[in-house]
Amino acid sequence: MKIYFAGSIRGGRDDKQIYMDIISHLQKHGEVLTEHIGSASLTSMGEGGVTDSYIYERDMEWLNQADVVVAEVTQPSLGVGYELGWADGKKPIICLYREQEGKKLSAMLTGNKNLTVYNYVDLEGAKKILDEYLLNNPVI
Ligand code: 6K6
Repeated sequence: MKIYFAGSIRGGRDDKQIYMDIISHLQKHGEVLTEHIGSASLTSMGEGGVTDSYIYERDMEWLNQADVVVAEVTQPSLGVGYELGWADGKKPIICLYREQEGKKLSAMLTGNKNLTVYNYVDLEGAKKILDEYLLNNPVI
């Protein structure tokens, strides 16, 4: 199973550790095409040496190849929103969201029946959600 994990980069890197932990767990289920999303060295300014066009073309190719899209959507990100919009209706999508005081997830996600948005509290909760979804909804 090829998994496209989406998480904020230029939208902010506050959640990079949880991305890394979720990616490690997803690797028990299949190949995570975007394992760099959890990298501690990937800052919101990106890395040198690779153009934005290269990133876009490469990521869209991976998204096209993916059997399932898993997005951590707590930190708002234009790129993640774009990826979800593109994948909508084409790929199974699981969104993971940590509820936060005074904030609400976009209605464009919570109101979309094609997406499954799961609220979670901690890593253990996220792992349980992913295990249940991926075991009960075999995607390949
Ligand atoms: C440069 C060289 C290597 O990595 C970089 C940095 N940029 C990105 N690398 C990989 N994926 C990216 C990069 N920028 C955006 N994306 C894609 O958009 C990822 O798949 C993320 O899910 C999403 C993040 O979007 P922003 O808007 O938060 O950056």
